[in-house]
Formats: sequence, structure tokens, C-alpha cells
Amino acid sequence: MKRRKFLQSAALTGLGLTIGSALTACADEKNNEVKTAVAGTSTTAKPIIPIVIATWNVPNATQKAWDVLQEGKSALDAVEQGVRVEEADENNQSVGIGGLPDRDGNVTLDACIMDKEGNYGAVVCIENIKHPISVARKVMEDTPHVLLAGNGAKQFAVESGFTPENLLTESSKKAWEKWKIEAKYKPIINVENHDTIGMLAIDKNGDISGACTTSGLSYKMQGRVGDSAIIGSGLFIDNEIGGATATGMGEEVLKTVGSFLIVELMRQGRTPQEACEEAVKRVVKKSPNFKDFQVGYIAVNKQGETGAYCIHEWFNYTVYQDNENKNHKSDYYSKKS
Ligand code: SD4
Repeated sequence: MKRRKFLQSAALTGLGLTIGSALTACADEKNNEVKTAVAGTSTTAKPIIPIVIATWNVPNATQKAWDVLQEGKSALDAVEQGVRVEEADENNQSVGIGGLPDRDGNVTLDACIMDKEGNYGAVVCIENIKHPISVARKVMEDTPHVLLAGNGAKQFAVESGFTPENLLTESSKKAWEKWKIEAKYKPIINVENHDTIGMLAIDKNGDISGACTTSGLSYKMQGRVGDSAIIGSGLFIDNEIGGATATGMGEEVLKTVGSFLIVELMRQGRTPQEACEEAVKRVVKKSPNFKDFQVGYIAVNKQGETGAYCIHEWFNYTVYQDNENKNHKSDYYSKKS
């Protein structure tokens, strides 16, 4: 599919909301390995681990996480190192350096991490630090707190040895300047070639960890924080059960505490696929305007079974399992409505 055709087909309402990613769609088309997720993945007797699963088409990130697992390191190390690949990629305009700014031109980042003990660390609205996920890990490991915001988060990062830098790249600045001409109040999501990265990994010991990092909705109001760094919404891990992470319109994920919901549904016996579907349906049920935004979830249980579901077409995710690093197209709600 050509980029323009994709953008047209995915544009929704006056928001100009686009679902999925243009480059990802092109990549998917070339990639014969893309599969559609199937509801209710089968139960396997022996867990298929290690495994890495991440939102969107991020083979370099899942490769990095997989390599870390192959070195015998923990799932926590794997997810941190994995999402750092996207944070460092200037062409990814939804994460880290090169992230699209808020309405006033500030690049503000949200990130969180959870480990096998259920420990959590997060930073929100942090500026000038390229790797918020590593600051989040330091918050978790080196402070008595779980979440630091704004200037305090940056101050902590600098004191911890992170170097402040300008995160607004020329191309993101140009995109912002173009946006300012009309300056539509409502946010645009999934506008470019990648998106928020949420990653879950299970290591060879069967322990699970997760990470989620984003620059949030582009052209958001100053100070706006989405779901990605908020425990239970953008990410939740329970080492007895599994984990889940989200992408899309954070306000909607926050209102339904989606990742926690998915893990709790898996605890009650649902497959990761069934749990993701239920969490998306919860969003749809509560928001009559669901046609105007995207929400997507991925999940994994302790057996290494995965699930993914979203509201609209074009959400996809990457799984590294059984020595294969594959992108999959997510099943979606709106084809049924
Ligand atoms: C947020 N959930 O800040 C993030 C943005 C995102 O796909 O995931 N976009 O609301």
C-alpha cells in the first residue's frame, strides 16, 4: 500500500487521526511473514520461552532484547535495553530523541518499567533526557519513590549521570511548525513511522518484566501525561500471571486501567488474546467516540502465549520467540462493528 493511500484509508474524522504507521504498513506488505493474530491462542504444555513481544514494527528493539536474554541476562535488562533502541532512533517520532513536541515545542517524555518482583519505576514529563526508561529504572532501584515528574525527574537524571541534550530534531521541529499553522487543539496520534513502544519479556528462568516509553500524543497540552508511564494502564506485570502493555489514546487506556485489567483477566483463566479483546471492548463500551481514536494492547502469559487486539486496523506488534523475530498484524474490533 502506498503511503498516501494508507494515510487516506486510515484517516478518521476531523481529528486527522491515523491508525498504525505508514512505513510499517509498507513494511508489512513486503513482509510475507505478517500474520493476523488469532483469538484464543492454544495452550502449550511447555512454556515457549524466552520471549520478547513489543508494540509496533520494532525488529531492532526486539532483536536487542533477545540478544540480552541470550547472554543470560534478566528480562528486566532485556526490556530496558530493547526499548532504548527506539528511544535512540531519531526517525521514531513517538519516542525519545526526535519525539514530536507538545503544542509549545517542548519534547516531554513518559516511561515506566516493572520487574518480576512487581517493583515499578517511572518518569513523566521529563525533558532533555534521551533515555527516560533508564531513568525510570533508576527511580525504581535507587529511590524510595516510584514516580518522578518534570523538573524533579530531570534533576534526578542529571544527578545520576545522564547528560541533558536537545531532543527536538530538525524534522520534528519542522513538523511542529507545520502543525502550528492550523494548531488544531485535538491531538494526532500514530502519525508517523513508529509509535510508543511497550515491551514485555520472559527470560530463561521464566521471569517476566516490562517497559513502556513514549513522547506521548504529539502537540499535546503542556504538562499532559498519558497512560504509558502509569502502572496498570500503559503497563502491568505480575510474575505469577504475565504482563500487558498499551499503545494509543492514553486518556482512554487510563480510564479503563487496561493493562491491569488484562493481567487480572488472565489470572481468571482468559488467554492473552481473550484478555486483550475484553480490554478493548471495555474502552469501546465506555467511549461512544471510539471511532475517533486508536487503542491497542499486547499481552503475554507465563506459558509464553501471546495476544494482541486493537480498535482499528493497522496496529501491529513484533514477537521474538523460537528464534524468530516476526511482525504480526493485530486483529481489531472495528471490522466487527
Ligand atoms: C499516550 N499512549 O501518551 C501514548 C501514546 C501512544 O500510540 O501510544 N500513541 O497516550
